[in-house]
Amino acid sequence: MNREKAMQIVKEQLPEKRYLHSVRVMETAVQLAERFQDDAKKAEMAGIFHDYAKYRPQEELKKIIEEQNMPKELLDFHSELWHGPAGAYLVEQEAGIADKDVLSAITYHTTGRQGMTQLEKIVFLADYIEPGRQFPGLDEVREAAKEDLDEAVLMALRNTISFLMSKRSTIYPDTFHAYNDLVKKTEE
Ligand code: DGI
Ligand code: FE
Ligand code: FE
Repeated sequence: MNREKAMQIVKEQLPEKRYLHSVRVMETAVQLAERFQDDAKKAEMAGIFHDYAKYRPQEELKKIIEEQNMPKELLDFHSELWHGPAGAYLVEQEAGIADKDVLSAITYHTTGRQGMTQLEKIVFLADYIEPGRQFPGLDEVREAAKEDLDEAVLMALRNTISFLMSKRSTIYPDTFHAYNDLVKKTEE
């Protein structure tokens, strides 16, 4: 699918602000793919589609997670975590995206996981550092992203986990698994 068609499909799914965020994630993901020698076309597709299901009714996302045998544990955690996995399913069904690498990057874009693929890291990081984002510690992560993908993803995970803990929120185990994995990897 070409970029224009993908953008048109996503535009119809999302409010203007979220659509513009998706375009910036796409552009950032393409830059990161070029920088770290990944497939720019896959980064483009995963970036533009990553939040495709963000505005679907919670009931619909829940039903997909149940019926498609996704981890039931997701339903015991914040509903913010559902739009990635359920979104990958909807993007495959409705937009005809079949590429497994693209779909897994969409699936794990919020939580991360142990053993993230490079494309998963790229989309996770692009979502965090796209130019429209602004929160404490972000400039440091943007700097790290110029040189070291694992280090930048680790910093983003650390910030997110700290932020969630400061709010007394629960933290989904895959987020800890992604964090632990990259701490070990970056120590080597
Ligand atoms: O969809 P976006 O707003 O662009 O960003 P996102 O998909 O990363 O997710 C949204 C939020 O989900 C993020 O700001 C923090 C929140 N969240 C709640 N519980 C968890 C969590 N994020 C992670 N990584 N792990 C959690 O357990
Ligand atoms: Fe998201
Ligand atoms: Fe996003």
